[in-house]
Amino acid sequence: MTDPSHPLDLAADPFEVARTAAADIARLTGIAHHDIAVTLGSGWGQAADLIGETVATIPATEVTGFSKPALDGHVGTLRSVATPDGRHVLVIGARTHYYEGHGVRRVVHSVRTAAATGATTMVLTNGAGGLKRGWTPGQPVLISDQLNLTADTPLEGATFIDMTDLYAARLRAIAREVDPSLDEGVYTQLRGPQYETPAEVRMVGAIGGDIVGMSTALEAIAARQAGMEVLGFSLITNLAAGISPTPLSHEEVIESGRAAESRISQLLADVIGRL
Ligand code: 8IG
Repeated sequence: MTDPSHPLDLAADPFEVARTAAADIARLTGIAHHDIAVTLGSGWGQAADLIGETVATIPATEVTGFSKPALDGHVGTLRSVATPDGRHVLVIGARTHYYEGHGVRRVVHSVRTAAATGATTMVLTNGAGGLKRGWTPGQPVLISDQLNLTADTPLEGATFIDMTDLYAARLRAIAREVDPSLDEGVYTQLRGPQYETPAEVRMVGAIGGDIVGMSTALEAIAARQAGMEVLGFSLITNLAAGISPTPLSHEEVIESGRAAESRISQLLADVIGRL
């Protein structure tokens, strides 16, 4: 499934490709520098309008290295949004998932591009399955740490990066000031695209995972490599397989995301306003 015409499949340095993409964004938005980047996963899509004034919206396909979205629920646009206090937020609505099979360089290209635009804070959001007792679909939770079960990494070569405090305690404290009821949990990325079996969910629980998803862990590693501070939110759209008495359906996931969307988007915008 690799595409030989794609810049990230070439021998090119992926950081050089990200710098080219950042230059595209600067040219197309007229904003030379962004301060914060946020990736909007399923259920979080309304946040862009609440963060501030949209300066420019650009199709991701006009930016070097970005792919077309695989799912209808994922809007393939990049937006530059100005906050009331004058900061510039790059809103990424174009996520490439690992299961699409284009390789991990493309998965983390948006994060590396965000860093190349100048962003020093990376906010990663997703829709995910929940394991913790008491969690209910539609509930947003903070990501406290992660298990990367993809057996892959965006790091190449002898790149030994510290992963302590990956999801910055400082940023999580700010989020809890905005909403003291926010619980937190350990995000576990699996390759997907199939959801877990009940046995896999029991395994995740046994090794310390609270949330199961298919996106964020590889992105967080790349953000840390780029020197950004990371904040992560999961919208629990469904109870993980075997926790819930009913089978998972993509429709259920989309529907509970939709039901929670305006509330959690406001939460996200409020948190970004305080970062
Ligand atoms: I939305 O239950 C969503 N994404 N792996 N498991 C995994 N990813 C998910 C799930 C889930 N729900």
